[in-house]
Amino acid sequence: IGKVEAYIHEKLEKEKLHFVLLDPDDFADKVWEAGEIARMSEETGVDAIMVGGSTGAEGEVLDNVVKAIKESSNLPVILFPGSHGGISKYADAIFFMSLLNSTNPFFITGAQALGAFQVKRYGVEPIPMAYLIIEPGETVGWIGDAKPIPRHKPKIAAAYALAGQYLGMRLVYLEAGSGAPQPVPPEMIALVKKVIDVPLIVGGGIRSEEQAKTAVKAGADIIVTGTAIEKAGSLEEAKNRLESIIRGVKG
Ligand code: 1GP
Repeated sequence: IGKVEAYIHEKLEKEKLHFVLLDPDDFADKVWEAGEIARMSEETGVDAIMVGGSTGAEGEVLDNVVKAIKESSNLPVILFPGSHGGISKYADAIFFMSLLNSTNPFFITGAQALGAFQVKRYGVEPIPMAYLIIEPGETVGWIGDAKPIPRHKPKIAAAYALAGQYLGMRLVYLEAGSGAPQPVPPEMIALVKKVIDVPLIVGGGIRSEEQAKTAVKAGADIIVTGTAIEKAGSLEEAKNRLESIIRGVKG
């Protein structure tokens, strides 16, 4: 395995992790702010920065946001692509993900084939990941042609997660969708965690210390927050929110 994946595994031996997700489209006219958030995140105890989004997260804007983050922090930058357009040569790693419950083969293997040579050429570390959309799924569910897993059907999520592991994926991500009104239910997190052996990432709709704590208690290894930090209003407020979410994650 590569450097970033080894870093994740080493850290997980000691504690649960928190990743901040930045959507390049939200920083198109203020790339420097992505750098500021990354610097503050590193100081506050975040473990990695993810970069990606469903719309407008490609090309020059993506490159510039990744570069700004790399210039302001030493945290690993992991791409979280919406398609093969979400690849930047300036990133350290990429979640090489398959939206397993999409109804459209493009999001399961098509975009991956279109992006594979570029990942190799750039030397960005691919980390194979099973990506599952849970209700409501928000923008990524709609764009990704997902058949979102019902919130009260944890077994479906567990079956897909285990299938992902058996297909060779080394991470499982349960996604309620960015800005979801409720995070992934703890019962679903618990059942998925019970059946898989690879680390479990949970994101979408996590805004508070309590919600982060609940997800970790249920079995999440890595918590992702985007909206709560991005839309904080000020860097100071973002830091406050991050501190409390990290308390929820690390205890
Ligand atoms: C979205 O899971 C991430 O892909 C984060 O979601 O923006 O709701 O924190 P939020």
